[in-house]
Parts: sequence; C-alpha cells; structure tokens
Amino acid sequence: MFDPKVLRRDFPILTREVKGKPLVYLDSAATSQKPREVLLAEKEYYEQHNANVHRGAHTLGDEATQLLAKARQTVARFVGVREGEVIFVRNTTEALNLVAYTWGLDNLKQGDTMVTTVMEHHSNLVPWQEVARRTGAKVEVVGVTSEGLLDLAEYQQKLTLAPKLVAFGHVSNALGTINPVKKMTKMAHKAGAVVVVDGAQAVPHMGVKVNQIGCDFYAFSGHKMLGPMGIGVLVGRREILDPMSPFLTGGGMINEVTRENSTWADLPDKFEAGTPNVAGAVGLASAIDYLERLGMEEVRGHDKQIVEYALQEFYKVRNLVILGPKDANYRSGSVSFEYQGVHAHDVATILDSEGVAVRSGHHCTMPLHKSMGITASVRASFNVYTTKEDIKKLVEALQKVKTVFGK
Ligand code: C6P
Repeated sequence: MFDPKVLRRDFPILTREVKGKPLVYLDSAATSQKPREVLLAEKEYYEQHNANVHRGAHTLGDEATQLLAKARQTVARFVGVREGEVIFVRNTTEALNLVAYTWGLDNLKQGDTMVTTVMEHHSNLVPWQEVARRTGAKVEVVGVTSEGLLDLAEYQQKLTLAPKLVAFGHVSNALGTINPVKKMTKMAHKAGAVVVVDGAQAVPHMGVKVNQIGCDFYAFSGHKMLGPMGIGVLVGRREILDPMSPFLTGGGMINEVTRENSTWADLPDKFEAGTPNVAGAVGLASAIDYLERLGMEEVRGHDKQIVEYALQEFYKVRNLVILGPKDANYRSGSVSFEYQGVHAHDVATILDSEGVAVRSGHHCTMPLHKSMGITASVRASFNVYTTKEDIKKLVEALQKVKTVFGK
C-alpha cells in the first residue's frame, strides 16, 4: 500500500529541523529528496567498485563498466527505449543543449523556424534562441490559455510555418500543466518537424514511455526523481542520433584517432566524452528501482491526490491567486500562487521561518510570468513523501504572512 507517511522514513533528511521547526519540504520540483537506499548505492559504488570505465584491464574497471551498463539498461527499460538510445548527461539542461549544439546547428539555417512554448523552463528556450542567433533561424513561441493550458489552436497554427524543430515541456514546472505530448508530437511530425520533449517534471511523477510518445528526443534529470545530482538523461531515437555530430569530443567517444582525423564510437559512447558519472548512474538506477517498487501508477495517484488537496486548501486562503489549471487531472507535481500584495520572496522567507521550504521567484520561466502580468510567484511542489499534513502546515504558516503584512 502506498503510504507517504510510511515511506517518509526512507528519507533521512525529512527528520531534520529548520529554524527549530520540523522541516516541511515543499520544493521537490527544484530537487527531490533522496531515499537512504539511493545514498547507500552511491556510497557502495565508491567503497567497493570505484574505477574508471571501459578500461578493461582489471577487475574494478570491469565492475564499474558493468554497473554503468546495468544502470543504462534500467533507465532504458523504465522509459521504454533501447539501451543505445540512453545518453547519460549531467542534467536536463545539458541534454537540451546537446540537441541544440549538434542537431540544431547542423540542420538549421537562415529563414528556418523552430517552435516552442511560453511555458518552457529557460533550459528549453534559451538553447533554441542561441541556435537562432547563430544560424539566422527564428523561434516562434506558442502561448497559454486563460486556464493555464497550452493554446493548441495557436500551436496548430504555428505548425503551418513548417518548423524544422518543435520543443515543448511534458509538465510545466511553474503551472504544473501536463501537456498532451503524444498528440503534440504527432501534430509536429505531420508538419515535418523533429520533436524535443523536456520531461524534467514528468518522469518523477508518472510512468513515461518515450516510445509511446513517439518524440525524437526526451530529456530528464536524475535529481528530480529521487536520484543524485549530476546525472541526467537524453533519450534520442537511434535513427536520428546515428548521423548526428558529437557534442563534446575527446576521450571515450572515439573509434580511431590519427594525427589528422578521428572517427566516432557507436552509440551511446559517441555522446559521452570523458569520464562518466558512474556513481550518479548507479544512484539513478537505484532511484528507479525504488520508484518501480512503489509503482508509477501509485506514484501518479498520490501526486494527483496531493495536487487536488493543495488546490482545495489554497483556494480557501484569501489573497491567493492560483496559477495553472483548476483541474488536477491536467496537473502534476506542484501548485504555484501569487499572494496578492506581498512579494513572493517575502512569503517564502516567512514560510521558511516556520520550517516550510517553498520556491519563490520566476522559477526560470520569465516569459511565462511576464505573459501572466506578474514577475514572481510562490511554488509548493511535491513528491512521493509529501503528505496532506505538509500542505496543512503550509496553509497554517501563511497565517503568519497575514499577521506580518496585515493582508
Ligand atoms: N527546474 C525548478 O525549480 P536541470 O537544472 O538541468 O536539472 O533542469 C532544468 C529544468 C528543465 N526543465 C524543467 C521543466 C525544469 O523544471 C527544470 C528545472 C527547477 O523548477 C530548477 S530551475
């Protein structure tokens, strides 16, 4: 039985106090906390198996190589793709930049169009702006409706510009909106575009099968899905990755090197230059084992319940303007709000004094905030260990904002 109160015991940090109060961690979209077994998996790697990979000459080197391969298998199975299609990177940002600086620079030219959306995290916007600056291509940005959903009519209309590349998020980190990625991918493919999906906020909360979505690239970070920082994944379709230029060059990614020239290793090594983060990959695989034991359907069920509860409770607080869809069926992972008359950073500081950790600011979505006519918001974000009590404590702590600001 999925019980967040029981599984909280697996997360050592959740027993901490902050400012003399029990920690209420509601900043999981920024980074999730890690269960003990993930921490131990990394520790055991360093204590028992640490060596560089692909060096073959000794036992520890073989063990490290096997552990990296096993972690790749785990990730591939988890998201429904082939092993060679899983490229380990540092995080979602690096994954998206990899696509921008390889596929983007090689395939886009003056006059070409890319389509993205106003709800993107900067990591899925700035790289395309940079490709545009360097190639002369342009970026078209689709807006959101007043309900906080992607404007699919505008999306369809922008697709008539025959974009070469379309990039969108699976789940918005600021609105919590779940986008219909399968449908959007189909529409973009019909228009002839390569499709890049930012899955940073989706993979932690729902069973994502990249092969079913059908996109060309899918990016996510280990640290938001109970795994360690410093490990992320770019999934790419083999047919598109194979002819692509490498991103970083040097050790580990070559087939043969002469004084004049080099040839590239097969996938995925071609995109993994230098010493990989084996401990991170091992930790990520351990996080996936943990999530799979809970069951991704249960994980999503719990996510939806918490989002529903948070919406219900936040709507009762006077002065809160909730961002994003009202219906939890269209949301995942977080609820952001504006506290009218009090700056988001002030709200967060007061909440912190009560032990409640939330994020305040633009959440790396400045264009989105601007489109809503605000500069900042407060975001409460959740993961498997979030309880209704956490939400209650946040609402209680909001009383202090009222006391201090009289609003
Ligand atoms: N969002 C947040 O508090 P990195 O930092 O590379 O692991 O992930 C970047 C990223 C990309 N896309 C989305 C949708 C994201 O939410 C994030 C990270 C964090 O919302 C940190 S800004």
